[in-house]
Amino acid sequence: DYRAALFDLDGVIVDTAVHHFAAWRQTAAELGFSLADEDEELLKGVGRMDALRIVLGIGGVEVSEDEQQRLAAEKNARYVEAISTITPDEMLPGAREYLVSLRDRGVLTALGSASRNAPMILQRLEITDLFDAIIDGSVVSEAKPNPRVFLAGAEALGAAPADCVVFEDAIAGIQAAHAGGMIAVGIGEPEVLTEADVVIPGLHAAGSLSAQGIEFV
Ligand code: B16
Ligand code: MG
Repeated sequence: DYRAALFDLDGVIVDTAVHHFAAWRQTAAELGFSLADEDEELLKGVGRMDALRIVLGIGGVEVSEDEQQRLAAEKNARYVEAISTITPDEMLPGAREYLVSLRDRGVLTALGSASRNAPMILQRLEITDLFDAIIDGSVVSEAKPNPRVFLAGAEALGAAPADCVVFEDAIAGIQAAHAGGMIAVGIGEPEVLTEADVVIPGLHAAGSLSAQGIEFV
């Protein structure tokens, strides 16, 4: 049985991916190309500068280091503006309820997000206190699929990787969980998250996990 749950933020607890992608689309437009709908998946869970490099790669555009910093800062300003008004109502279905139920049962919880904006988003959603540890993109610089963000979460909770379950919507995040020796529950579609140990459509369906062999103490 598992004793700790590590959660990705974007795509698991709140749907901020749409805002990330809209902001990147504007970056591409500025550079004279456009992003296809399928490109969104490539950018999920990936840190800001890595995401920018992916966007530039798609457009076949090369820019200086200074220009990369400027483009990333500009994208972030657009993103922060877009999420500055999110409210607790915008949490994904079942997310708050599942976090509360885990904590009621004594399961440890941590956030493991690549986003530097994660603490601000948790505050706006009023769920900061539902996490025993918060690891975000400013704490850990190695981006998923590097396992660092989840290993740091486990460490902060005092849990071994084998005691942790990771909830992730991104391919890179599922790879990060596995690289850290953790089981990965995919949030989304089984056709996309083929490497996940189990896939559920959202945390509203987490009740089905025990029937699939994932049980918390
Ligand atoms: P920021 P997660 C990730 O959040 C997003 O999925 C990814 O699209 C984004 O590039 C990354 O955070 C960095 O975000 O620019 O706000 O620091 O899924 O790991 O919670
Ligand atoms: Mg995510």
